[in-house]
Amino acid sequence: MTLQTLVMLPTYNERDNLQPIVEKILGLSKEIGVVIVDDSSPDGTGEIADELAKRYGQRVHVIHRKERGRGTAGIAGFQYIVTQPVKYAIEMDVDFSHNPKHIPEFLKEIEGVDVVVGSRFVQGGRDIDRGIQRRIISRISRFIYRLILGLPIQDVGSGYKCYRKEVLASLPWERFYSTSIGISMEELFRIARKGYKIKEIPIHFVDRRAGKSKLGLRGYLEPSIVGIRLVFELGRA
Ligand SMILES: Nc1nc2c(ncn2[C@@H]2O[C@H](COP(=O)(O)OP(=O)(O)OP(=O)(O)O)[C@@H](O)[C@H]2O)c(=O)[nH]1
Ligand SMILES: [Mg+2]
Repeated sequence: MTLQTLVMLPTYNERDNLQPIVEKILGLSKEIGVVIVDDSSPDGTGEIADELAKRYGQRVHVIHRKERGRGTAGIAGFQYIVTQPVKYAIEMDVDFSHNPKHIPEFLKEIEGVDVVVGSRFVQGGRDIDRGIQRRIISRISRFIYRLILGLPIQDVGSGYKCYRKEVLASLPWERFYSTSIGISMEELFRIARKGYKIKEIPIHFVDRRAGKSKLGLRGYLEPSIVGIRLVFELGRA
């Protein structure tokens, strides 16, 4: 059976999560494979990725990078996927905050649209409680993207999405400002501006299963900073 979908998995120190999540994803369908993008994790996640590639052959691809950054890792993964003979790309976190059980729902919904966003904030969705600092920062970035930039999406910061490959192939990656998690919002903004059809489906976001968060305050502030830069693009064609 040929691969239809590649799931992009960004990893930094995810030793305990990587193999279980990859096996869950591969177990869903023979038409699904993964692309692991590891930024030289000191905990050996990259070696685990190589072992998985050896075991699963064409269904597990690995990109090793010297650079660090959730945003640039995503760009590297997507640029690789557009060269592959598949129809769809999915991105998700590897720490089990995103449940792989939603993947078949994404693949069903993508048939009628260009992008499907896994949303914590539509009816039926759920998020975890976060500290006051993170809540304020995410309110500010939602305000910038939804109300100033006009993005018609409830969960602008979702890192669980499914795309038709052509959508990713059409984005101007070299112009992106984000190197960290701002990528999620910047991507959606640029996709919406091109007139692609986007649909949100509810997901339940849960706490990471093992390991530690990689994103410090600077990472969480990035979407707002990038958002302000994008305001200056609004007037351009
Ligand atoms: N390649 C790569 N992946 C990263 C980097 N930073 C984070 N990731 C991955 O991106 C995903 C999301 O990062 P998390 O650390 O879980 O961020 P978070 O969900 O906001 O934080 P937690 O709530 O603690 O899980 C995970 O799969 C990480 O391993 C990075 O610099 N490079
Ligand atoms: Mg996480």
